[in-house]
Amino acid sequence: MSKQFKRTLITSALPYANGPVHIGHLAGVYVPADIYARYSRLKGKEVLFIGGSDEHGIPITIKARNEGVTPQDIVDRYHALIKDSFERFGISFDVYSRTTSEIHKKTASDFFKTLYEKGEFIEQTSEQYFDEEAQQFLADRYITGECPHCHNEKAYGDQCEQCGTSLSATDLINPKSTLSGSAPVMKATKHWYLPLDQHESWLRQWILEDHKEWKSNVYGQCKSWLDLGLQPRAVSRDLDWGVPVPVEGGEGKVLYVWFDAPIGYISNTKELLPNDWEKWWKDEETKLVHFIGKDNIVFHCIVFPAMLKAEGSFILPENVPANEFLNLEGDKISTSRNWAVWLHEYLDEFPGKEDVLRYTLTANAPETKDNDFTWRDFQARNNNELVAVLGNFINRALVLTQKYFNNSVPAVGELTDYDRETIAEVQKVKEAVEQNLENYHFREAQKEAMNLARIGNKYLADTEPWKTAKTDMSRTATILNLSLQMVANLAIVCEPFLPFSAKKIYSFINTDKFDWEQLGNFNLLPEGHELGKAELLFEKIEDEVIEKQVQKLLDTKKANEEKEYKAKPIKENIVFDDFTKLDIRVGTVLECEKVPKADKLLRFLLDDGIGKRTILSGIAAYYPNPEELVGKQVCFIANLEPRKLRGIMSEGMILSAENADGTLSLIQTSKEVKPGSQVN
Ligand code: B3M
Ligand code: ZN
Repeated sequence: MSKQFKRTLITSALPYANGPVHIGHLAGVYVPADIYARYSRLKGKEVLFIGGSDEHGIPITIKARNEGVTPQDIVDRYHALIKDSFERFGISFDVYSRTTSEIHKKTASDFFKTLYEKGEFIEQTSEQYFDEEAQQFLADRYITGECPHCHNEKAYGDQCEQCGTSLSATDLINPKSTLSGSAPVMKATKHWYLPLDQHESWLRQWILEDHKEWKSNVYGQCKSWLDLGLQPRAVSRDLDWGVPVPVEGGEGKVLYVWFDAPIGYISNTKELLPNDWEKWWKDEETKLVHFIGKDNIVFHCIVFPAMLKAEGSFILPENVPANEFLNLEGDKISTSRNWAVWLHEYLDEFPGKEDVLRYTLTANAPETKDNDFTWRDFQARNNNELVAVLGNFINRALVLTQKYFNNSVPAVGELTDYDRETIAEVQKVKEAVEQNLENYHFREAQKEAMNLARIGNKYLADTEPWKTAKTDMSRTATILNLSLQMVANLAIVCEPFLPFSAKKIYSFINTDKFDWEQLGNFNLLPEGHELGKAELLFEKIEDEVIEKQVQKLLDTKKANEEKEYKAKPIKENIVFDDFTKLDIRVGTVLECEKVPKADKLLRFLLDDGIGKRTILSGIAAYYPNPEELVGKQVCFIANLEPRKLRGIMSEGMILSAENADGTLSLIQTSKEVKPGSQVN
């Protein structure tokens, strides 16, 4: 039996205010958090749902430098954009604030001071790179140099982007400061550390023993951190963007972004409820749940709890249902490569379709493993599920009522066994959805909710009220009454997942909102109740719309490939004799066609000046109309040992160039020459 709480405090990771929000953030964090918040409110619980922007950290300062503006300019811009798009998307935060607010700076600063005064930190001095010209210590990201592994000269102090190795600045050969271009020097600097090693034993007990019910991806990550042994973690940085370190010796230093950011949850609660915030954070009867992505697990399950425990007066999270990552069309979402579907763009391009995206993201939520978003799947979910199942059922129930009963709820007569079975089926939905939501299984929960619409559709198809209307109006009345009760039930069950649609359904049936506890009730709409005006709940998404989005991504991919293309390194030198061994010739194409059952191969018949020769070449994908090559001249290696491919003897090799994107292009001479001419 799990613990009963008085109130629920829901937090969702504070997105960095250095870029807009994309579907990966939504699927991993904000949509599930919002479903949970809406559901908990509907259940009549006392709920707070906290959001906000994370406005500190190095990437923000780098972006500001690159654009020649201040970090404050950057965060002002993105905080406004993110806040606005969340609002438009129906993420129902009770507060959405920011970590540059005065109340946050004070809260974070006081938190640090308390820990400092309690002796919860250790102080350590270490040597770090310092830029003498800029008079600044340098974060690893601010240093470039030669990668010790692949000798890329533009590796960053934290990572070489060419070979992917993660580095620390002291690994770089010939390091340079990106601030001044000068070579940095080593200089001693003091920092405050949270001695996580001293927290290890209670953390082990609290997570590994007391929270075995946490999702396996979360539990597993925590276990491997704990098994590796925890180390002290620096909670201050030499930087001028952040919350100043408020103790002696802290001049020129700020709190590490991961120290201040989670305190943002507390500051934002305070901002909303200045006199009443403590019960949310300091009362054991509050259930605290953090919604985050998998890269934030260690901070929310280990570091932040250690901070809270060290402070002494705060509760710890009851659960941290972190998700894995969502990919886009098979590739990792990446802000710097613009490989994403941005929320603000979606909202502009798909007005009124907020719920379609919410639905698709939940249906594909990366709950236990990474998952993929594709535009085709988005279209199919809309057309085959939202339109064909949910929208269709509701529309049929309403239109038939309009037609036969003048748009008011008809009387229910005697029930058949089948009616009773259907009602029983519907009544199972409540528990199934609840069970799944309580356990953070959002995709299953949504499936169960949709199941109600499936039951409704099947009921109409089986009972055929348009047929009974010809012979038995009272039977028709019963069927439609039950169908309308199911529509009302759908309004309730859809609300956490599809809030925009739930609102529309309520207007169709012309009622105020029902409580969650009413789910399963078949007396929601009394006989004679006037219905509202029915419209289509969802509309079909056409191929053109999807193709446009796919094209947008293909364009991005192409632009990235061009930007990132680097010619391969030159091979080892050879002597002239090696070259003369190759007999390269020009031939004229006599025939060219696809090799049956080999999608990659083209069969060329060439006039090689001496006779005819057959060569197979793996370029079919790049020449969809091979007959157009007839009459053209190509270059080929004439003295390559012949070999059999697919039962055909291939006598040589046709030369082609491989482009940046891997596509192949045949080599041709710039003037026509006699077949058999040698290439020297
Ligand atoms: N700003 C990191 C992220 O978006 C982050 C979360 C803070 S939660 C306190 O991955
Ligand atoms: Zn490298």
